[in-house]
Amino acid sequence: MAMNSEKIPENTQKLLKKHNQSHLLRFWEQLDKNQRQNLLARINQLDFPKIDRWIADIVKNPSPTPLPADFAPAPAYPPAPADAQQARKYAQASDLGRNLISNGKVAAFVVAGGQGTRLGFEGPKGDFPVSPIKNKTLFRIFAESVTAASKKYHTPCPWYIMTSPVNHDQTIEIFRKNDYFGLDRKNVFLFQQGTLPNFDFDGNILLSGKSTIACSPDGHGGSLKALYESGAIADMKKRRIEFISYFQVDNPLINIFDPLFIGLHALDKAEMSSKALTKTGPAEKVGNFCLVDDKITVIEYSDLPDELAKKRNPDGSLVFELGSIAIHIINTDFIEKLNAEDFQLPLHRAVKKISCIDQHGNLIEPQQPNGIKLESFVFDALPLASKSIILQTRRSEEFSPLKNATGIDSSESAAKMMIARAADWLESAGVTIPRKPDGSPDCIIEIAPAFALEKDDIKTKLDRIPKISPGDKICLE
Ligand code: UD2
Repeated sequence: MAMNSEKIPENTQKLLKKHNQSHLLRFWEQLDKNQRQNLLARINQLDFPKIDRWIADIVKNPSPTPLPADFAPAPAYPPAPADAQQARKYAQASDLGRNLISNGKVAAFVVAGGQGTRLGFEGPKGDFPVSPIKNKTLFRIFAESVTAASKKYHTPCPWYIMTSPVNHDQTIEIFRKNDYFGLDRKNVFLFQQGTLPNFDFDGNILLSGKSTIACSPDGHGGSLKALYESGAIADMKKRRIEFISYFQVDNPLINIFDPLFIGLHALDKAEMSSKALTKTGPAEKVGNFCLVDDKITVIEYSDLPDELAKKRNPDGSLVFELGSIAIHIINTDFIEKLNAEDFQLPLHRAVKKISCIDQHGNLIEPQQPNGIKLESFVFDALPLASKSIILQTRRSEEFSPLKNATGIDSSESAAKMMIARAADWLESAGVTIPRKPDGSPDCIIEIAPAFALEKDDIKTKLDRIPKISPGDKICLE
């Protein structure tokens, strides 16, 4: 054990005492010089007046998110135009979207800093193999989509990837090992999000070691700061990128460069927009799109009271039927504007099992939740946008999140949905698909992004599609 007579700086001691966090230096006497320096540096980064407010308002308050006094379901563009006028608008928007992509105005952006605990997969979730035949990982599918979009639109489509200290080095290593999945390295920008300290239920900041503070990623909402602070926004500005196509690392069906969505957002002069889908039922774990004071706002599933979640219209549909699937278009200017001031999205409270050391310095791996993590959510920026639109989409086309090891939203369900979507695309182009009595495809099909990024791309490749018989395994690349 390294002993060192160096004293704790008086100002740090006073600061911690004032904010009731003196225990952070409990093991000072046992630390070596380096550990002391690192701990002091970390302490100096913490904004204690803010932390005091978080402790009072959130950590010690089990229901910190008051429901707005008045809210209604949010309006949305339907998946297909409802009338001739809307059909004209959709056509105009798609043209505009294609132009914007071709002119290099759109970047891909994936948030991949989460811990993926539910999936039980060691390592970054993007490394999870998910495609039904080739076993391509999520990162590979996204990279191939970016490459295919660059080819289709004859322009480099840069890709920004947010990691966190939990998985940054591993993610870099995955990209390096895979030679950046064939992408040009100068069009791939990996950066880390920030972290926030973890607390016990009394508001004490937890130590993960004798000289280290327990911290966790600050939520996908942290991306709006991290994009700016990492230099990603400056890089985008240099490339004259105006629109960021935001998606989550767990959705293999994502259509990253969707001309209609980008075009509607741009036509309506929105600052941050969203895709939505009809929820499978009142309990589906997605946020609810609502209108609060005329602003589009997401109310998380855990915050919407049961009776409202279950409330139905006379036609049987849910009143709050639009679920948020975490797909957004965000303007680079909007992010710059937010960061021009010290903006802070609301912090949400998550009760978690947090590994930490006890007062004797022994490591605890708790079996029961023992503390609070704080996170901000990107959709909380929606009400800050001067204008925001929602485009409703079809689940079978765009959403199959990988959350659990088995069952709903698992790799098995994602592979099934990838096959089902491939079969639908081929069928819509006139290809005969063998089907089982329950209607599901009686074959396994994988369509690589290089073959088709969206349904319409199939039509130009019909000569490359073989006859498909029951039980066939077909990979179109
Ligand atoms: C999120 C949404 C939910 C719905 C669903 C769709 C929230 C609170 N809920 O649920 O409404 O849209 O997704 O799949 O967001 N991430 C980071 N850094 C972090 C935390 C998360 O990058 O600090 C990333 C993570 O890598 C993943 C995404 O954000 O790509 C979503 O994280 P999650 O799986 O924890 O979100 P979930 O399932 O609670």
